[in-house]
Amino acid sequence: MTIRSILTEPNKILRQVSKPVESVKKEEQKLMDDMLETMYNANGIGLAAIQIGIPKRIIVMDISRNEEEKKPMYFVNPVIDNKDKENITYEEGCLSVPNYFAEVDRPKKCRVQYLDYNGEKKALVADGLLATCIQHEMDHLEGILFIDYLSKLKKTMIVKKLSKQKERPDRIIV
Ligand code: GNR
Ligand code: NI
Repeated sequence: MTIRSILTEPNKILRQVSKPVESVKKEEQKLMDDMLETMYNANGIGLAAIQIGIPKRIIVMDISRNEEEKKPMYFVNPVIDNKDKENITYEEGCLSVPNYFAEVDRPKKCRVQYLDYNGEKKALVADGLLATCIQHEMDHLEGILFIDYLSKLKKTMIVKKLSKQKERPDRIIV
């Protein structure tokens, strides 16, 4: 397994629409292994393949608490086929928008169909943080980031600050 680097905003690659996977083969499983290791290393609870520059419709997640046993989840070609009418607000963050957090409203529950790590068809009804996280990750597959839901002013400010951080990094990463 390899830790890959996570792309951060502003980066046009993050705006690409990811392509469906034909079938889950060794290559996709290796990618999921790398994504999971990259996500754990960055202390995230989810990661979409496009965040490491690969435009495939693949997501990994683990919303277990630190003290709990790890519970990795893998979603290939996920589709939401049912959304709750009721919304819930969560303070969201994103590994591609480092150090910024904001409240986002999303449907509280949703049903997702997907292929698992072994390419088997699965369905899941998600609620709470799991539902929020799946929807956040599925937005990445469409090139959407949570800051797109904020006011134009807030979003512009965040993107400006992130591009300045890229110009003058206070740490040189080799
Ligand atoms: O680590 C993450 N935490 C998080 C918190 C609230 C809502 C969504 C997320 S996903 C994020 C990791 C990430 O950027 N996934 O794309
Ligand atoms: Ni994200």
